[in-house]
Order: sequence, then C-alpha cells, then structure tokens
Amino acid sequence: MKKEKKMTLTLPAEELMSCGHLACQGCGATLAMRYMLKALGRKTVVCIPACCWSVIDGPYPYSSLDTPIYHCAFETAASTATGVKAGLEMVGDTETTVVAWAGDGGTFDIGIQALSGAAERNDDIIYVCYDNEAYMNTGIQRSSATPYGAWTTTTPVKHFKDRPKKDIVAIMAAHRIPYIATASVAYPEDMFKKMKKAREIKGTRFFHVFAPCPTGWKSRPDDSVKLARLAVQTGLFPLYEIFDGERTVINIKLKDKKPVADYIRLQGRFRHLKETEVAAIQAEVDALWERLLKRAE
Ligand SMILES: Cc1ncc(C[n+]2csc(CCOP(=O)(O)OP(=O)(O)O)c2C)c(N)n1
Ligand code: SF4
Ligand SMILES: [Mg+2]
Repeated sequence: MKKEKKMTLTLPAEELMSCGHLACQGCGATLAMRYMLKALGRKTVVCIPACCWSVIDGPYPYSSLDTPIYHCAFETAASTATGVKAGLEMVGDTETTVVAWAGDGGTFDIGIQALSGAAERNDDIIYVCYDNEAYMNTGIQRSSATPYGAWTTTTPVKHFKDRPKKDIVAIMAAHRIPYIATASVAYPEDMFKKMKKAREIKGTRFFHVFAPCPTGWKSRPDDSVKLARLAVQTGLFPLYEIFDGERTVINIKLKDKKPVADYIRLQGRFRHLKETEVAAIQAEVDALWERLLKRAE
C-alpha cells in the first residue's frame, strides 16, 4: 500500500479569518491576510482603505475577520493607523498591534503621502501593502505597481504599460524606518516569521506582500500560489528584509533562477508580449537581482 504523505503544520492552527468572505477564487490577498493574522494574533486592529479588501471582509454587520476593522478613505491607511494607535495609547493600551492594510494603488499612488508622513515620524504601526499590481476593486486599472508589459483596462494591449514598476521598498528604505520586509503568499512560514519579528519592533514597519489576482492577471485561480512561487524563484520578487534602511538580508537565495518566461506565460495579461519584450523583462529582472545581491550581506 502507498504510504500516506504527512504534512506538518508549522503555522498556528487558529484561524482569525473565516470562510464566507467575498473574494474571488484563488485570491492571493486573502491568503496574505490569513497568514498575517496567524502571526499577529487577536490583539490587532486592521485599518483598511478602499480596495478589494474593503469588500472581501463582508457587508456590515458581518465580517470575516475576528479582529476589529477600521474602514477608512482610500488615501488614509497610514494616518488612520497612526490615529488608532495614539487613541489606544491614550487609554493605556500599549499592547495592541495596529496595522494599515492597503492595496498597491492605496500605497504606491494615492496613500503615499500619508505613508511617507507616518514613516518619517516613525509612527508605531505595521503597514502592509498587498500588491496585486493594479486597481482591481474598480476594474483593473494600472497603478504604479503594475509591471512593464502588463495589460490593464487603462493600458490596453496596443498601449501596454511601458514604464517599470515603482520600487516602493527603496522609497521606504530611504525613510530609514526600523524594519522593511517583502513577503509572498507562496512562502507562509517566511511571512509568518517576519510578521512575528515585526510585532516586537517599535516604530514604522513596512511589508510589501506579493498577492496574485486571477481576475486581474487573467490567470487560473489554482495557479495563484504557483505564480507567487515562480515570482520568487525567477528573481522577479525577491524575499528580503531591510533593517534601519541599510542592512539588507536576502531570505531566499537563488542558485539558479528560473526563466521569467515561465511566470509570464501563465498570465493572460502578458499574452500579447513578443519574445523581444519578454527578453527585456528578463534583462531587467537580472539587473535588479544583481543590484540586490551587491547590497545584501
Ligand atoms: C479618493 C478616492 N478615489 C478613488 C476611489 C475609488 N477606488 C476605490 S478602490 C480603488 C482601487 C484600489 O486599488 P488598490 O489599492 O490597488 O487595491 P485593490 O482594489 O487592487 O485591492 C479605487 C480607485 C476611492 N474610493 N476614493
Ligand atoms: S479582484 Fe483580485 S484581489 Fe480582488 S478579490 Fe478578486 S482575486 Fe482578490
Ligand atoms: Mg491593487
């Protein structure tokens, strides 16, 4: 008889996010929330601006999260979290972790002023950007996190996105905040460990989480984790940490990177790209990876 393969559960079994949420099948952003809450625990307040997650959670009075949520305006995730933290301190609660949880549009674009202000003041919050690389909630418009070559409804095939993705991690590092990490829904243990670490640090902590979106990427829902893993294995989305804006540690070192084409060819949003354009993306990924290697310990 074939031996049954046993899976070891390394994350806590307790779920602070329940089923019945309103995300599409295969949504990476839901996995990201689930893993984050497993690490941060029940004593957490999540501040969510307009984004897919303001819908995913469910209509009032229902909620798929077992933590308080503060729904706020699109551009105010960081300032809302700062205010909630200050309010809690006023009533003597210094234990609760306050999280600003925003999409890439709410972070790279419209919320960057509030985020920069909070980071410059080193406000005591964890800011998480789940990056699905477009404004998905309003119908897949390009953001400054949309990668070069991608189709969106505002960058149609004949005018695909012709600018590179903004380097939000470098922008945050320039603020010299105590902790920055990238994370991926394909590496839950890595994300869990970094969230736990962040919880113990005071000041502004920033996470950039890669969160595939089958609806916007025109990919199969059951490919989401595979895509997130390929993004790491190709070097397109490296997993690393930056301490105090300087010391850089790569969490998953790659000996042989997989070709970026393996990642691109699974997504309809890149279907129109010619070999030369894929080669240009490969060259850019290689250059960024080499730059990261030079910076890291
Ligand atoms: C000031 C303001 N402008 C525009 C909107 C409309 N709006 C709501 S959600 C959203 C897109 C959010 O994109 P992102 O932050 O990437 O999150 P996602 O939907 O991809 O999860 C937009 C444009 C708004 N609610 N408020
Ligand atoms: S559109 Fe994308 S990010 Fe939004 S709920 Fe659906 S899969 Fe998730
Ligand atoms: Mg988005």
